[in-house]
Amino acid sequence: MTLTETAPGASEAELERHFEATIARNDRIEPRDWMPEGYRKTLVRQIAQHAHSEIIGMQPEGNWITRAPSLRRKAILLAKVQDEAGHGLYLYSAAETLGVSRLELTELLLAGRQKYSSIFNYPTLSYADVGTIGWLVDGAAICNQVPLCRTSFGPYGRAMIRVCKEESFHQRQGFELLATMMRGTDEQRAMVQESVDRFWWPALMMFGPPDADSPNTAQSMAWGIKRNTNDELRQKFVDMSVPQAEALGVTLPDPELRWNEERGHHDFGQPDWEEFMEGVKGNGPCNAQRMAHRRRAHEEGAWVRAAATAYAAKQGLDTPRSSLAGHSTTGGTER
Ligand code: BYC
Repeated sequence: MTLTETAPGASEAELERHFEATIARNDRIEPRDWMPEGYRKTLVRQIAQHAHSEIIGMQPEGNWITRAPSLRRKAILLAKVQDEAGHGLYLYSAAETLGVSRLELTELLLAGRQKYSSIFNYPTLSYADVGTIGWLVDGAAICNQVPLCRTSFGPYGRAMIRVCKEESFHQRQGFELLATMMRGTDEQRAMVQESVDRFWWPALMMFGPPDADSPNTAQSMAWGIKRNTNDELRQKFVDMSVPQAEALGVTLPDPELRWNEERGHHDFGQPDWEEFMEGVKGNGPCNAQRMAHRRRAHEEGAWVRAAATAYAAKQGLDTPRSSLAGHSTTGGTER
């Protein structure tokens, strides 16, 4: 039972105390509970950005579905890209419990008022990139998202549990693809190394700016929305990736990367934070292409939304709060 249910006449101060106590006990806040406006806004911002990332993230890999080197690889890639659509939908549903619809959030993205992950502004230039995205990008996503299973907002944490299970499969398929290529020809090994060289630094950027330059981390940690800082998770990812790179036989492109016995962690160099900021501002290598494709898919899906709304009205059902967005997986123009 929540305080709003048990004590409808509770004062704002009582509600706030109840909220703070719930956070302090590491219990979950649920949609019908009272919450500070800043908490709600932060969640909408983060969950929407996360949902948009999953949907935009279908594009770089979708670019290779028609050119997968075998039926097996095509089936695996199709399933993975389809999983990303599912992740986007769980996340939009979690955001809807906070009183915003999927359509509103999509429109904010298209108007440039919400973001998606910087990683998807980089092109996928070879099939090795499918493996590298699975290994490094999904690996980084797992590092970031496993702690989010314990986030303080119930619907977000519960969505993350299923997302993380699927991301683990994605990461392993990427590693397996790269391991297969590394057992192949010199040319295939070179393709893998070239791909890892391009994706290593952008993968480190996925965790967000350094803690000292992260305006949201402190408050999000205090509210239990984030459970680790950006730098803590980046470190965990580097420590996890080094032995995996050794097992694969690839070199990570960082001359400063070395084990630090005293810290019990790897030291590593800093990504180009200016390049990161440019991407976040919309000036990365593929930003315009990603947004143009997303806009086209949304416009081409208008008839589906209209049909679904008309069908719901005919059945006497509530009009769905979220309109169906047209999510196409095709059409990247990297190559
Ligand atoms: N890219 O104060 P900070 C996936 C923004 S999908 C773009 O540290 P926060 C996958 C940040 O929004 C992976 N923008 O922010 C899918 C903020 O700007 P605003 C997506 C970034 O929120 C398909 C400003 O910079 N995962 O795995 O405390 C295929 C300052 O940052 C980025 C998630 O979304 C970035 N990388 O922390 C394969 C995970 N980093 O909003 C794989 C959930 C920062 O104030 N999100 N910004 O205008 C999070 O955990 C956190 O939002 C972040 C950032 C760690 C990303």
